[in-house]
Amino acid sequence: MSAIATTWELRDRDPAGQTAHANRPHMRMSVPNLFVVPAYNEIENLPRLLEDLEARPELFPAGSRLFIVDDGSSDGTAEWVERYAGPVPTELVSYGENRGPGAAFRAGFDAALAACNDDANVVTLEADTTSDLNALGAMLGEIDAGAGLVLASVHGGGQMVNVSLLRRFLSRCAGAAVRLLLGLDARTVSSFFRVYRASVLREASQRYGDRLITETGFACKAELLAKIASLGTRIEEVPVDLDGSRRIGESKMAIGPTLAGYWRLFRGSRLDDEAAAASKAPAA
Ligand SMILES: Nc1nc2c(ncn2[C@@H]2O[C@H](COP(=O)(O)OP(=O)(O)O)[C@@H](O)[C@H]2O)c(=O)[nH]1
Ligand SMILES: [Mg+2]
Repeated sequence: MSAIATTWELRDRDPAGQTAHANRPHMRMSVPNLFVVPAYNEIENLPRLLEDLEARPELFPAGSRLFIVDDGSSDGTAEWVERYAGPVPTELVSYGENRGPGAAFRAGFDAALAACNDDANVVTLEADTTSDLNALGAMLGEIDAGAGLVLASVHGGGQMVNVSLLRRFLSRCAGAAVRLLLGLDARTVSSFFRVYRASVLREASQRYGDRLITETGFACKAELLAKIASLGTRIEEVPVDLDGSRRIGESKMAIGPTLAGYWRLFRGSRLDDEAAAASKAPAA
């Protein structure tokens, strides 16, 4: 039994010792996983991320790859990725100047989708090792069971530990606001840690084109979630803990610009609603 399967069974037990998801199918080991990891000045964390991935060869069936999207890092992140010569099939996606996580996801998804067919999984992770890889078995299992997008959910059964009260509060507020204002039924909307069925990302790219991710900052994850939900995709959440103490260095998330990004998102959706209502209103 793989380390992932063992951990999965442990995580699936509720406090009373009952197996919560006994009927959930195990993940298909032959489907390629395309990892997309935005990285901005992560030289201190990337070596541990690669070690963590190297310890899980079962995550890399044939055709799998890791795309690290450097975004104008000044600490040698891109050079470190280029020098990496370990067993994980790794590619650097780089475009020089800092454009933010939204642009990084766009570039990473383009690279990943060009390298896989519709059955593959596209897995997004943080570069700072705070995405708990032990949860991937359960997340990939949900894709196998029919989900198009699986969110690692710190507010839907998981928890944030060693994370400041302010950040935990803001993360909960983002979830509540997205539920209320965008009408999405998701507990955790801001986590980088997700699994997308490649066909869903492709459909979303075809539907929205360049408008799929317009937010350059951290609100891009809520924007992408809303757009994928609009396709009628089945979205599932898996409880996952996030331990902030695994990261070396500071968070790159600037609170002001992130709040402004959410504001643009909510305002844009209201304007969309108004435009839709106006187009349905009978002519005077
Ligand atoms: N490509 C790219 N990645 C970024 C940028 N800002 C943050 N990241 C990455 O996005 C992930 C989340 O950022 P992090 O600082 O850990 O934010 P937090 O987890 O919300 O505190 C990490 O992997 C960062 O390296 C950026 O401007 N460009
Ligand atoms: Mg982080």
